[in-house]
Amino acid sequence: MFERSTIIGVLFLAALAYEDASAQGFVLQQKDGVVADDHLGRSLASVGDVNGDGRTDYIVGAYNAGPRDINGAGAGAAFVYSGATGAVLYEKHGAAAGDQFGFSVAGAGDVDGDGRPDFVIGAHAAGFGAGAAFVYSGATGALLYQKSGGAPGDLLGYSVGSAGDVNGDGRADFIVGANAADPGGRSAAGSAYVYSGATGGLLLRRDGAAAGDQLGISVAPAGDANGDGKFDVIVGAGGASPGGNLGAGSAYVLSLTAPGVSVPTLPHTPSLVLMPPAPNPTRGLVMVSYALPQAAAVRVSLFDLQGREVSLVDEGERAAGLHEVPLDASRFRPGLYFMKLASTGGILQQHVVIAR
Ligand SMILES: [Ca+2]
Ligand SMILES: [Ca+2]
Ligand SMILES: [Ca+2]
Ligand SMILES: [Ca+2]
Repeated sequence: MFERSTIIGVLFLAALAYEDASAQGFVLQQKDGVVADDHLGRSLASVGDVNGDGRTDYIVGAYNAGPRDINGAGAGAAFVYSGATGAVLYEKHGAAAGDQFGFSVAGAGDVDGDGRPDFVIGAHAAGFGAGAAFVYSGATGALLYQKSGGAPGDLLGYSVGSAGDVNGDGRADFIVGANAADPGGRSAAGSAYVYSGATGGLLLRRDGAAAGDQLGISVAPAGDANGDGKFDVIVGAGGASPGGNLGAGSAYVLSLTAPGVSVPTLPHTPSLVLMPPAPNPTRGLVMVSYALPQAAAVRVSLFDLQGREVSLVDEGERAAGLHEVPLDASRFRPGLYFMKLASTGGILQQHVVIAR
């Protein structure tokens, strides 16, 4: 009996000791700012496995990096560390004093399609507060994209994030908040921008509805909220006053495509793809969708049954990924036609019926 209770007591103490230690977590790595007011750790994020060693890596911002501010006081810096060893993989710096580069940081997903995740860093105070955001390759550290605020005081880059793949082209897109922007003259209504990872082009812009909304003060990926196969984003408007409640704040889940509208989606494809034109048959507008495995010259045209090219739909150098081009078919005689895509990798064809 005595022996048994002793064993139970020892187990109980052991459990307590275990609980004490685990409640505090176990420090795998620690990074410290090096002087007063570095603010290292104000922002941080997982960036995925940027160096391909099988371990997840992470980024930490220090928007006032002290002696590491090689471009002036308060230029700011951000450090990407190896999850496995803690070694600095990349060290990025603000371009000018006071930029506060690294105030926001995030993993960006694989925006350039090289199989390695990339990362994004905000510098909302750059350019007299116009702000800027920078996307870097996780594989090489090279700058992939730079976005700047439209006007001083916009604070673009106050928040940054991955958007997931909002347009279904197989590349991760990214989102940037400019919570002090004045869209339509509404002071600090704020704006949020989603950019294509494949091209850097603007995919979506959302503006705050009223002055002071500060839409874009926070941004994040929302996964696929409505199940249409494309990723959505979530955007905060911390200063919004819904229902007249001053500063109650709002958050919005945004989709690039209208809810309930079915859009052809293509997985990332290693080969040339020409989707069947939709709708088919058509009386008027028809959407022509094709995907390129890499940037290439393309020529998309409509041929009649006699083999005559009746319309040039799209021509030129196009980026990798999905492209959608509308064609007004109402001006063609009813009948059977062929849509032809010619590019590196071959010639593809789909039929389309024009009806009245
Ligand atoms: Ca790694
Ligand atoms: Ca990448
Ligand atoms: Ca995309
Ligand atoms: Ca969705």
